[in-house]
Amino acid sequence: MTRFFTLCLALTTVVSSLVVAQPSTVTVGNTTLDVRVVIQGNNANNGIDIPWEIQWGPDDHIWMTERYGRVSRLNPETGVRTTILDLTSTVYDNSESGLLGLVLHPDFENNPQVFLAYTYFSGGIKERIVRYEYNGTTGLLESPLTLVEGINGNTTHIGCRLLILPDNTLLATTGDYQNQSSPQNEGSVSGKILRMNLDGSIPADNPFGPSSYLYTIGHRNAQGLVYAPNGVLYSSEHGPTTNDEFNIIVPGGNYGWPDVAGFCNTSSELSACNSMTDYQDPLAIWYNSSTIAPSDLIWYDHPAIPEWEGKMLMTVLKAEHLKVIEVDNVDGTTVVSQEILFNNAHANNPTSSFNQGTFDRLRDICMAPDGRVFLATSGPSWGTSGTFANSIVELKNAAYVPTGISESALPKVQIYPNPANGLIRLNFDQSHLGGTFQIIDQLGKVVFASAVQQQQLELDLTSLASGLYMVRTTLNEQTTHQRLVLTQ
Ligand SMILES: [Ca+2]
Ligand SMILES: [Ca+2]
Ligand SMILES: [Ca+2]
Repeated sequence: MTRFFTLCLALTTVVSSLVVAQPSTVTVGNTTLDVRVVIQGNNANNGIDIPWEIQWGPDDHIWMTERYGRVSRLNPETGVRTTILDLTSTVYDNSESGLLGLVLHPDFENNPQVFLAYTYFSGGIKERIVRYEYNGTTGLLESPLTLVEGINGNTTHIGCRLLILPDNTLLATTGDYQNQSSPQNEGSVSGKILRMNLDGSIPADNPFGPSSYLYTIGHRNAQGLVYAPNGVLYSSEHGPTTNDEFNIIVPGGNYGWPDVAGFCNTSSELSACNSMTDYQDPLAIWYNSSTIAPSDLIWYDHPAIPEWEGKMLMTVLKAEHLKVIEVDNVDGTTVVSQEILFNNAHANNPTSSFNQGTFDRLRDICMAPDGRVFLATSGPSWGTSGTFANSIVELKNAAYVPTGISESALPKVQIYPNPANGLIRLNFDQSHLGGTFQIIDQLGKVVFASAVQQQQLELDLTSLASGLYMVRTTLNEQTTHQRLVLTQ
C-alpha cells in the first residue's frame, strides 16, 4: 500500500510539473481578454498531444488534429474532446512529421467533408492528402478518398497546410523535404503549393498546365495560408537560419528557394531571381539574425477585439508570440504595421529573445463567429510528445456587447418536452405570428422549416436521429435560438 501511494505521489508530481499556469487575463491595447484553458495535457491519455491544426466548425466545435494521429471534435465550452478518427496506425509520426493539416468543406452542411494531410511510411517517408466524409450519426470520419499520395516527405520540411479557395479548389503546401533540388524542379510536387479539385483531380486552369498539380514553386516549408476578404492569398513560410517569409501567393509564382532566401538582395540572388519566371519577393521577412518559425494565419474580421479587427493574426513557434499583421486597405500588397503580442522580451528585442512567451510555442489559431480566439500551444521547446504541456486556450473580450440585431428582443419559444423522444410541442408567443421557424441539426443543416401560423404546434420528429438540434425563430430580421435534444 505504501508503495502504491508513493507511486501515485510520484505520478502526480510528474504530471503537475508539466501543467503550465496560464495568466487569467492578457491585455491587447485597451482591451482586456479573459484567458481560459479549454483542454491541457502532455500526452493523448491525459489531455492532448501536440495539436497541429484547429478550425472552428459549423457545429460550434473545434476540429483538431494532433500530430501523433488523432482527429477530434473539441467542445470549446466544456473541454470534452471526442475522437472522430484514429490514424495512429497509419501515420508516420517522428519529429515534425505526422498528422498535420485539416480543413472542412466550406459548405459543410451539404458536403460534410474533411480534408487531411499527413505523413506515412512506404519505402520512405511520404505525404498523403485524403478526403473523409463526416457521418453525423456515428460521429466518425468515414469513406476515405485519397486525393494525392506518394509526395516525398521527411521528418521536417513537409508543409501540409490546407486551404480551400472560394472556387472550391484545395491548396496544399509541400516542403522541400530537405532536398534542395526539388523546389525549382517543375517535375516534383515537393517545395510547392499544390492545387486540386475536391475529388483530387487537377483543375483545368492550373498555372503549370492541366496535368500539373503545381500552383506555385520555389518554397522551402510554408505552414500558414489565409485567403483574406480583400481577395489576396497570404502565406507564412519557414526560412533557413534567417529569412522567415510573409508572401502573397499568386498562381504560377516562383518564391525563389533555394536560390533566394527572403528578399532577392544579394548578387547571387539577383542573378537567380532575374532568370526565374514570375519571381515573387516576400512582403516581409523575420529576421535577419535568426528565424521565428511562423505558422498558422487567420484574418480577424470581428469587432469583439477592436485592436485586431481587419488584421491578420499569425501564431509563432520558436519566438513564442502572436504576431498582428496589418496590410494596406488599397490592395493589401504592403505591410503597414506589425505587432508582437504575448512575449514582451521578444517584442523589446526581436532578434534574440526566445522561450519567454506567455503561452509558450504557438502553433495554431482559429476564431469563433462571436469573435473569440483560440490558440493551440505546444510547450516551451522543440521536441517530441510527452515532454511538455499542450493546450487549447480561449481568449475572450468579456466586455464586448454585440450591437445590431438584438437576440433578446424576440421572446423564447417554449419547447415541451425537452429532451424529447420525437414528439414535441412548440408554444409560440403572440409576437412570433407571421414569422418562420427552423430546426437545424449539428452540422447546420435545416431539417424542418415552417411559417409560424398558430401559437401552438405539435411536431413528430421521430424520423430524426438522436442528438442536439437548434430551434431558430425569425421575425423581421430578429432571431432567437433554442436548444432541442432528441433521445429517440
Ligand atoms: Ca487553424
Ligand atoms: Ca522566398
Ligand atoms: Ca536574401
